[in-house]
Amino acid sequence: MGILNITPDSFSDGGRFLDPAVAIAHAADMAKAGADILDIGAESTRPYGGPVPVTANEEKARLEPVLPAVIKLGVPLSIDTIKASIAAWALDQGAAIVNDVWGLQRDPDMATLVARRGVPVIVMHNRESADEAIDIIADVIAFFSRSLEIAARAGIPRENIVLDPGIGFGKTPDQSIACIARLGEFKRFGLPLLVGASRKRFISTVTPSSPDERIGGSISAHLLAVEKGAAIVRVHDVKETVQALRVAAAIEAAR
Ligand code: HH2
Repeated sequence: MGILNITPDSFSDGGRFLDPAVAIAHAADMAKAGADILDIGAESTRPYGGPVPVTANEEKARLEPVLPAVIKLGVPLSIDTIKASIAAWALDQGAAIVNDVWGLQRDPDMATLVARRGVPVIVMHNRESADEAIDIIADVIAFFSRSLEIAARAGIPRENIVLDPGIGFGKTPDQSIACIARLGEFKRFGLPLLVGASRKRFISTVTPSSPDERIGGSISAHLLAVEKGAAIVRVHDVKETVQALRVAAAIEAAR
C-alpha cells in the first residue's frame, strides 16, 4: 500500500504533495513501482504532533483535484479519513476501501456507511495518548474486539475487515516495536493484518534519524512484519519496499 498524503503537515512528507499535479505524478510513480493499493489522506493524523483537525469541507477541497485522477490509474484506492462524510464522497468517486485510524470508534456513522457500501475497511488501533504502564498487546486486542462488535452490529461482513495495530499511535516507541514483534498475537481474530511502520519515530529511537533517513529501518520493520503475518504494509517508499519483499520472497521460495 503506497501512501499519498495531500496535507501541509504530515510528519514525514507534509507539504510535498499539496500541488495536485505533483500528487498525481507521485501516485502514478507508486503504481508503476508495484503498489497494489494506494492510500490517500488529506487530514494528517500526525501521530507525533497531535492532530491539527481540518473541517470536512477543507478535507474534501484537498481531495477534489487529486482523487478522481488517482482513481483513473486503476489501482484500488483506500481513503484515509475518520469522517464518514468524506469516506462516502470518496467511495462515490470510485475509492474501494475505507481506512479508519479510529477503528470505527470515532464517527458514529462510519460503520453504517461501510456496511451499506459493502466495502473493505481497515480498522486501526488508536489511543488518545501513550501510557507506558499498560500492556499494549492486551489494549490492542480489547480495542479490536470493540471495533468488531461495532462492525457486527452494523452488518459489516467479517471478510471485509483488515486489522492494524496502528504503529506510533498512542504508543511509546517500545510499544510500537512490541506490536510488530508480537504481531502473531493479533492473528487470533482470523483476519488479515496491516502494518504501517513507514518512517515512524520508533525507528529513530533505535538509530537516530530524521523521517527521510528512515528507509532502511522502515524496510526492516516491514519485512519482519510480513514474516510475522502482515498481509499489507503501508509505505512511503514503494519501489524500495517492493524490491525488498520480492527478494525476501525469492529467498524463502528457494529454501
Ligand atoms: N499511519 C499514518 C496514517 N494513516 N493508517 C493506517 N491504517 N495505519 C497506519 O499506520 C497509518 C495510517 C501516519 O503516517 P503518515 O500518513 O505518513 O502521516 P500523517 O498521518 O501525518 O499524514
